[in-house]
Amino acid sequence: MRKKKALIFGITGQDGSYLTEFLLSKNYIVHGVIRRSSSFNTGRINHIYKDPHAKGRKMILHYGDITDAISISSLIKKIQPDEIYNLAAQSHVAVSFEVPEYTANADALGTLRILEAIRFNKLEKKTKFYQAGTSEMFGKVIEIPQNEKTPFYPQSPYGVAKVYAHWITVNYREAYNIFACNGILFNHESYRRGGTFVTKKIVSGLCKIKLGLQEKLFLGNLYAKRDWGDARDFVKAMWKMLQQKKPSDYVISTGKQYTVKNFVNLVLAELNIKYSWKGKNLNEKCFANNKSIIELDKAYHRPLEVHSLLGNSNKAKRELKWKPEKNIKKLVRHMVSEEMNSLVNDKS
Ligand code: NAP
Ligand code: G4F
Repeated sequence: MRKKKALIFGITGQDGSYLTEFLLSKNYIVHGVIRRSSSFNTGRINHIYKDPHAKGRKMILHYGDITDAISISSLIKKIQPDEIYNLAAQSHVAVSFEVPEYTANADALGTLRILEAIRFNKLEKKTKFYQAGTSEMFGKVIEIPQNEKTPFYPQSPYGVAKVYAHWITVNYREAYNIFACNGILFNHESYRRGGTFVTKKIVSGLCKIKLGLQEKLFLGNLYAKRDWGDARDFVKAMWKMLQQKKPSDYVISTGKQYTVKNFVNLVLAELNIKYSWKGKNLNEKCFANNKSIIELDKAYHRPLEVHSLLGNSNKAKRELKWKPEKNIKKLVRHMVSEEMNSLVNDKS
């Protein structure tokens, strides 16, 4: 039987790496687009990489960029993929306030470029498309919990760019009959999460503090609430969307909500650190062994905050038969144990 071919934009990211592992386990040939970088950016997929001269490679990497329409179109023409996953994005909300134009170019127009390339190469009937949408599109939430029908009200250049990407995906589905799906994914984390996202920053900082490698951790808003899931569960939902009879859009979430401070407390407990919180507002601090180990820094506040996200993924449960397998405690355990292993190995 012919193996299916997937093309992943954003293969070097957290989700790209887990999705690659998952698709390889389903017997796909996975093509991935990487950006040229002055230092290696393939750390999350090195364990899968095989030299181009090796026989029977199942993951094939290509240089490209979602801000470069010709490179996208040439790749799609050459590969003729059965499925395209667009995970490529400037994905950091706070950074999107610093680089709003680039964020729009990559996150909004990048999606349009891929859809246009499918159309231009006359692959509307062959190639299915997945767009990595986000709960950040709900922003200043209009209802709780949020589902596929909740109106969007984004609060950052990132959220606004992703709303464009969402609607252009719907537009190409309706105008050109492309099998195109939006996943509206709530926050999902793992040991492979980028170091400047709050969960990874907390886990990495507190593990270093536990090992005496760092004294303090500085954070921003402790009271933002998020619906945090496990990236390894969430990538399965992406694939399931493209296996349905009809394309549609799906919220993917756990339906449980925690504050940033709750997440910190879970990590402290996992590390067996005895702690107490003292002070208010920007002077709130976390103490362990009579030393302050967490303090707040206004620099980590955003011009606009998304205060509370909570998803309802009943549609995914019903139609995709998807539900999260791991809860937040398992997620924290995975992140802490992998981080500790890596720090201890680095030390020795
Ligand atoms: P991530 O770790 O930041 O990965 C982003 C990927 O996009 C990386 O491979 C990155 O390449 C690539 N990329 C960035 N700009 C690019 C460009 N101009 N051309 C080509 N590739 C580019 O993000 P993630 O957490 O895996 O998330 C995957 C997708 O889901 C993103 O679109 C994100 O916005 C969306 N999303 C994430 C979450 C979440 O909680 N993780 C929730 C909802 C939606 P480099 O490695 O070279 O930087
Ligand atoms: O970890 P975060 O940076 O993730 P955020 O902004 O929720 O965005 C992530 O999830 C989205 C899905 O909803 C994705 F679309 C997006 O690509 C990304 O993956 O921040 C989470 C919360 C925020 O409220 C932030 O203000 O944590 C708060 N926070 C508090 N201190 C901090 C910090 N965030 C960061 N990054 N760093 C801090 O020191």
